[in-house]
Order: sequence, then structure tokens, then C-alpha cells
Amino acid sequence: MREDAHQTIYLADYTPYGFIIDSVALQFDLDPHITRVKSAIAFHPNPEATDPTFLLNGENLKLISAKIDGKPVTPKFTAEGLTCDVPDGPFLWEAEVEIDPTGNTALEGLYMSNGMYCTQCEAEGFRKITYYPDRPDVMAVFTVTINGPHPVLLSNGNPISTDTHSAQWHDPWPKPAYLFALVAGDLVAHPGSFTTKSGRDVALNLYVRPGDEGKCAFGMQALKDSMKWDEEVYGREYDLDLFNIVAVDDFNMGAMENKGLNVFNSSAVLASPATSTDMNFERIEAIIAHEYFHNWTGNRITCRDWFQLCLKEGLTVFRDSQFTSDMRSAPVKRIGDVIDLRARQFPEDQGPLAHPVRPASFQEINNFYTATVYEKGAEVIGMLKSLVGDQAYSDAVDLYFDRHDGQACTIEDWLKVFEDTTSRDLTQFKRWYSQAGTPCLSVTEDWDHGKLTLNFKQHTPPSAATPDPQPQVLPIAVGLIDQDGDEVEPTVVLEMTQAEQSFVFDNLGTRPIASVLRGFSAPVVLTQDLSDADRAHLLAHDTDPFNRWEQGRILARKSLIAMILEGKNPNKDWLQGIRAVIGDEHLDPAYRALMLGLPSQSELARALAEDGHTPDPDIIYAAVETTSDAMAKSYANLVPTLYMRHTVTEAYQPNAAQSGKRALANAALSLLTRTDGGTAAQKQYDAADNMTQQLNALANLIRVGKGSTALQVFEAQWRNDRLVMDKWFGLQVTEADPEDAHEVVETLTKHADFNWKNPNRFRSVLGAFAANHAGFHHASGAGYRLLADWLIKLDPVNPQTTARMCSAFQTWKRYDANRQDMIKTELDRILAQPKLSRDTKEMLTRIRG
Ligand code: 0A1
Ligand code: ZN
Repeated sequence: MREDAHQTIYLADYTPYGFIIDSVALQFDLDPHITRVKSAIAFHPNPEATDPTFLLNGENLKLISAKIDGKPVTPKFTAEGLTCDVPDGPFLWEAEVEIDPTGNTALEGLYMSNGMYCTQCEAEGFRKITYYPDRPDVMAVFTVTINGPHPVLLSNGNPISTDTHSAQWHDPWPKPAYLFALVAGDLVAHPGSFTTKSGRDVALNLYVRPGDEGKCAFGMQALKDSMKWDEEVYGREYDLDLFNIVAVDDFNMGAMENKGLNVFNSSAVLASPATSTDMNFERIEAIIAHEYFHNWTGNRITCRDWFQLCLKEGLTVFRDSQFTSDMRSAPVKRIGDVIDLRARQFPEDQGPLAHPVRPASFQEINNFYTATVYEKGAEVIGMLKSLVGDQAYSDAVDLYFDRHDGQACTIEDWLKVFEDTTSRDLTQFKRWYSQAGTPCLSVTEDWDHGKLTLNFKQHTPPSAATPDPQPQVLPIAVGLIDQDGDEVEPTVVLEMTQAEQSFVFDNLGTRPIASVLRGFSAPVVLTQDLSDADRAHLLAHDTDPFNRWEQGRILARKSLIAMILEGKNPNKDWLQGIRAVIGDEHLDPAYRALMLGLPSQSELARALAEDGHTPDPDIIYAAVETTSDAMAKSYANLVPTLYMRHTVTEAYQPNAAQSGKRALANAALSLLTRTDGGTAAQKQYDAADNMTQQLNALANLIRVGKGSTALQVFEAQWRNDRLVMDKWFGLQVTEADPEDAHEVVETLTKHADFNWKNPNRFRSVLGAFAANHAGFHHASGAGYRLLADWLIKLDPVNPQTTARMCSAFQTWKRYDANRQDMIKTELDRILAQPKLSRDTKEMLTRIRG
């Protein structure tokens, strides 16, 4: 057991493991309370290692027996697990341990969910199953025997024998322990098949609990689409005869890429039109793709150590976003990703939790499955691709697969394939992996007789993680739009490497408007010296869909901030500019729906804080409400047509075309509700035959205070569907008036179905509460107290989910002294809990600063 709860682990201290594993045989005798795990592991010394200590990690294990080469041994227990004297040459370690899957509420290692056994081993969960070198650079071939009275007994790889109550599995591909998986239970399979481009027939199964069979078809199709896409775009074929996915109700994250046996949070795989929204469908498609793509970027080539997490995660997020762009609309996906990056990664990068994409140290690795590692990690790959170009990117990635297949790698290995294929020196680019903080980029212009000079300056605010940031390599995509709205310079990627740098565009007739950072070509905060009229011009004419949207967004933000700080009315030019776009029938409805979105309240709080103001959550809330009312009024003659025209009447399909229309119709409905008091929403609710329509209608009814009957009807209809009930819980919190949000939360947590030990249910209420900006930041401090109470309650049961939710407090220094004091009190109260988990302690200590 790790007794030293605060040991910091450093990237710089990496040393290879002292032994190589030739084979692993495991036998599980399943029992809900006393599961026996027998292991037989063949080791030989690693000639490349300098430290010959034989250390096996172990946590919460009861050792029954241990043998080396058949002779009983008495190991020494350490903070990490155990050590033992071993022979100089090859030897066989055999052990038997006892574990308690039912008592494992942390959902790491082997645990139970609704009567089924399942495992979660990333990052360090395997050590809760048996004694083992639980580190990603130790890769081995596993053979697994499972004994238990369950119809379905699954592990990684291919089945080699299956009897009633016993199954044997063999995974021919060497893998680190974090990719191990076992599932056992009374499950039903939704089968499918795929033939790879070289003709290998792969059996596919989606295993679910009885009753969920009707929610499998979409996930299965998404899996087939992903397999095909990875062959076509990356040339990567699947490498086993079988690919299994299992849906589990109790899961800390979205899903897990275990070799040949992906385990999914049921919310990330089960879908049907009646129970899932369009957004659910899109998310499920993306997560299935993500986990499948890990088979090459993560499993065949894995990470040397956990500091390299972004090697697999950044690249795999980048790949899944390419997939979604190809399956759906690329501009809509890009805008969604940027909204998400700004909402989740920017606050992390600009606050006390800031860390580089490749952190240099950690206490609890589970705390580093962050938006920085994942989403900024993906942005870094995108920048690399735009710097080297599409062909060179593809050549470099091919070389990566050729050179490193079967290895546990580092970011250095990844960058080297780019250096070798392009002859570029990526030393400076590597700062993206080692520096925390969001760079601030500013641009000014000089115009001189047909010559436009763009003068850029970059500066990254220092942080505890990076006290002295150096200039980054910034790919800045720029195009020029003239006064007639024509593009006079198509997109070029400027490569900025210095703190200050100018770029010249020559031979221009009249002075154009610069469309800068097209496609959000680098994850920075851009300040551009553009008049509102120029922004409105780009909103109307920019050929880059991202920047067109971005100009509308900036104008909206400026309008809102002027209202918040100076009590101004909504900016008429912005309202008019947006009207032209949303009324343009040539544009994709999904894109027009995005144009109707406003910056979130927390984004406004961040923008205010960036400009040196103290955000007042109540004033921000009021400004967003007033602006939405103004939009409803200003577009009143357009909204009913928009709504009617885009209400889909054909049979529901979760595809991009239909979901885009529904997104626009629902954006229109939320404006319409502001003028008709909920009549159209009630009609939509009553007529809805799919969850997108039903849930949106319900949200609008709650917003105008007419939701109570519909909420009761909804509950009666969906009482037995846990995923839909998560929505029912969540929506009431999201849509709650900030004044009563904490009371709504208190009432919901007393509901008989509020099973707080289930991470999805906990997040549906407390996670949604943290996202209700003005409700959570209520001036009384009731919101802070309430969340802290629940974090204190959850921590002993599930440290990982508790620690992740602590990030609700990460922006505390933005707010006024009163709120800061109240938050500090709550942080200290949680920190003072005896036996606080390492996860939560590390998070709160960093947040507290
Ligand atoms: N590797 C998975 C995410 C994941 C990470 C940790 C987990 O438990 C601590 C579970 C899943 C992915 O990227 O999808
Ligand atoms: Zn991943």
C-alpha cells in the first residue's frame, strides 16, 4: 500500500524496470467478496536496467501465498507493494491474492457494477488486482482463466476455451497491465462483423445488460465506421479476430481502450432516438472512435511512463476529431472544439492547476487526465500538422508506426519522426509540451501604399508550473478580405517563433481586413486591433467559417461586457450581423445554430478577469438574460419561420443533416419561448417522439417556470431508464434560477433515485450545479458549502470522481474578496478531513495555492 500519501514523482527520475516479463498467466476465481487471483509471471533480468530491485506494485491485496520457482518466499512489504530477493537469471513468480470486488467503490481494479464484474486498470488499477510491475513500459503477453457462475466471461484477446462457468483467453499482443480487462456477468451481446482491408474477418460484439439491447445499433455502426476510417485515413488495420465492447453503469470516465475489450460508461455507448439527444449520439460516435483508435495510438504503441500520457491521448483526441470532421461538418466540429477548449482547458491553463501538456511531476496520476493533456495535447498535434503540411504529417505518422510498433515511447520519439521526415528542428516546438499557460497573442497593422504589415507579439503569463515562459512556435493562419467582401489573399500559415515578429503582404490594391488565426490555428488568446465595423464585415464575408463565427462571438462578448460594466444596451450592429447569417438559407443549419449561441457566463467571467475586472456572477447572469431577450425581440419576425422550417418531420435519424436542423429549430425555440411564454415549447413537448425534441422543450418550459407538470410526466415516463433519469436530474439543476439552484440541488439529492455512489448520477446533479455559474457562486456561499459537503461525503467512497469535481473551485481567485473567503473556508474544511484521499488532497492543495 502507498503509505506515503504525498510522494511526488518526477519525469526526470525515470529508470527502466529491472526485469522483462516473458509471460503472464492469471486465474480468477470470482466471488463478490472474496475473489482469488492466482498469478504466474515469468521474469528475466533486463540487461538495460541499472536498478536490479525486484519490486511488484500492490494495493488493497491480501497475499495468500508467494513462490519463486516453486519455493515459498516471504516478501518484504513496502509503500508501493512488495520486494523480494530473486535469482540472477530467469525465474517464475507465483502468487495468490484475495480481493473484494464489492467493497471496491473507487471503481479502480476489479469491482462490481449492478451484479457484473468489471475492471478499470488505467492508470494504476492493476495493482489492486494482483502484485505486478504496474507501469506502462512493462509489456507482456497475458493468458487469463476466469472461473465464475456467469454466462459471459470476457478478457483481452481471443478466447481459447469456453465452458460453462469457465473461460480462457489469450492476448497475443504484449501489453502493459493498464490495458488488462476482465468482465463477467449476465450480459447479452449485440453482434456485428467487419472485414479488414486485408481480408481478416473480425467478430464484433457490444455487451449490455438485458433490457438495453435496443440501444446498441448506433454504437455498432460507429465502431464499423471507425474501423474503416482508420484503414482509409491512417492505413491502420485491426489486429485480433474479435473486438468486444461492454457497457457498464458505474464508471469514473467515458470509456477505456483495453486491448480487444473496451469498457464503456453506458452513457458513452448506449443510444436510441427515444432516449438520447443528438448531442449524445455525436459524443458516442466520437468516444467509440477514440477508444478504437487507441488500438494503434496507445496500445500497439504505448507510453513509456505516465508523464507521456499526451503521447496517446493528444494524438487520439486529434484523430477522433478528424474522424468527426469527416463524418459530420468540419467547421461545426472545429467551433465546438474551440468552445470546449475555452470552457475547460483555458481556465485550467490560466489558474492554479496549470500544467504542461507533458507534466514534469505528479502525486496522483489520475489527476492528470485533464483538458490540458487531452485537448491541448490534440491542439499541439494540429499545429504540428499545419506547420509541416498534410503529406509530411502522414509520412511522419507512418514512420512512427513502423519504427515504434510494440514499444513504449516518449514525446521525444514522436517528435523525432517529424524531424526525420521533414528535416525540421523541433527543439522550440517542443516547448508546447513543457510549458504551461495559454500564450497571449496580439496583432497590430501598418498600411502603406499597398503593403500591409502585421505586427505580432506573443507573451505567456508565468505560472507556478512555468515561471519563465519562452516564446512558442505559433502557426498563425491568415487570409485577407477586401472591402467588397472578396478574399484577396487565401489562407497562408505564418510561422511565428519570436516574441515579436512582423509579416508583410504586398501588392494590395485597397486596404483589406486581416482574418487572423483562421480555424483557430493555435491555442492562444488573440487580441486584434479591429473596429466593430471590420468585425461585422468579417462576420458577413469571411471565407473561413471559424473566423466568421469567431467575429460574431467577439462582438457578442464585447456587447455583453459593455452591458456588464457600463449598463449599455445590446450592440445593434452585432444583432443585425447575426440576423443576416441565421437567415441565410445557403448556410448549414448547424452552423447557424452556433451563431445564435452566446458566450457562457463563466467565459464572460474569465474575459472580465483577464481585463482586470472582478466578475459579479449575478450581473453576468442578468446581462446574458437581457441579451437573450433582446435577441428574441429583434429576431421576432424571423424566429417562427426558422423554427417551423427546421423542425424535422421525417423519421428520426441521428445524422449531421437532421441534427443540424434540430439544433437550429431548438435554438429558435429558446428565443420563441421568451416571447410566447412557452406555448410552442409545450406543443413540442407533447408531440416529441425523440429525446432531442423532448428534452429541449422541457428545458424551455423550466426556464419560463412552466416545467413542473412536464417534469412529472417525464419522470413517470422514464423512471426505469437510468441514463434518461440522469438527464432529468441534470436539467433541473442546469435550468434552475440561480437564486434557488442550491435548494433545487438539495431537494434532488434527497430523491430516492439519487444514488450518489454512481458517478453519472453524482455528476448529473453536483457537476451540473458547478456549471450553473450564478447558482454555484451565490453570494450567500450556500453553493460552495453544498458542494464541499458532497465532496467530503464522496471522497472516502470514490476519490477519483471527487478529485475531478474539485476543479469547480479552480477559478476562485477571480471573484470578490467575500466569495474568495467563503471558498477558502470550504477548501480548508475539506482539506482538514482526516484520511482525505491522495487524489483530492493533491487537487485541493494545488487549487488553494
Ligand atoms: N484512456 C481512457 C480514459 C480513462 C482514463 C482513466 C480511467 O480511469 C482512471 C478511465 C479511462 C481514454 O482516453 O479514453
Ligand atoms: Zn484516450
